[in-house]
Amino acid sequence: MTTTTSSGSKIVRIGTRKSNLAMVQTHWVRDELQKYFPDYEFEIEAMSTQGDKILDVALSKIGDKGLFTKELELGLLKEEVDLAVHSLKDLPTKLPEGLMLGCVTNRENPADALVLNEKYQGYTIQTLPKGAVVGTSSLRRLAQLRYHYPDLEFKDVRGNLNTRLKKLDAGEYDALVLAVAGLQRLGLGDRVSQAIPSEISLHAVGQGALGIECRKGDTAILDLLSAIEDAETRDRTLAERAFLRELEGGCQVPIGVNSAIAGNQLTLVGMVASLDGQQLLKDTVTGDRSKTDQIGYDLGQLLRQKGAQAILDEIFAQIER
Ligand code: DPM
Repeated sequence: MTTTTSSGSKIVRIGTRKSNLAMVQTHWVRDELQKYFPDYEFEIEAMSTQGDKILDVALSKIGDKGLFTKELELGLLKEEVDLAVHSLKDLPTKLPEGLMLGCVTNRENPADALVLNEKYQGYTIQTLPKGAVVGTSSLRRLAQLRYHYPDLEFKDVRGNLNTRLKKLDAGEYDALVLAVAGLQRLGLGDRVSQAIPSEISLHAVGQGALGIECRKGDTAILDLLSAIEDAETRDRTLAERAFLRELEGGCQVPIGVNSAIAGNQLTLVGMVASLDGQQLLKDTVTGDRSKTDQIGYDLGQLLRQKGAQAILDEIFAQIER
């Protein structure tokens, strides 16, 4: 539902968080849309979200019900904005009534990155010495890395990327694990010492892709969004999201994935791990790429049969949901 100015140009309002990363991502979306639709005016409306305000508490302890997305969604519902740009991995798998995932744009490298303090330059996740302090507040990264490297120390870290890098460089941590995509988009790709192989860390559902949310049935906006959709990323991330939804996992659970498309076949790898790194369940499903929901559902069922529910129930009991 776009408005038209007196000069006849159509205005589309884009909602975003205020963080550096969110602004970079939103400017990219705006520029892409502008390229395809030169007759439109795209305005950016930046908002603070709960997740931006609560900086001193571990993410995993505040729960995950749309921490970074709720305010933007209210803006959509109140028609203050026409679309909202999210890091897809921060967008819950169940959206509020009246809203939908309008499109998914192309994906950067979805891997996790190892970022090192100067004194550990040259090390990899495989060679970091016993007792090295690794900063992360992702339960997914923590569980997988504990499983593979029980001799490393893990310590919570919050704040935006620049704050975290400062803490790393000041020696509060020996290493950080962050998303390659976020660092690259901020022009900090040279801080990536290693893209951690997926055999060691499966990435989060949707990691590295942008998800654009809009009002259900807003055909004018959906037409615009179809121009910037990436079909491969869409199918991969829809399967990933179906898997997460099937396991009823929010964004703050030790659930990881990897996905690939070859011809018309989509392969989805998924894992669930316990926080102490003692248990790690993994499986793979391949199917026709048009059957994204079925693939995600089947993978969820396979992991349930292996005992994923007990692992998740224990974690849900610890996290305020
Ligand atoms: C979610 C997680 C994190 C973000 C949890 C996870 C990382 C939290 C942390 C759901 N959202 O990945 O297991 O390390 O404290 C976030 C980042 C990006 C989007 C930063 C990052 C950028 C990359 C992207 C925070 N959301 O993961 O380092 O667009 O995928």
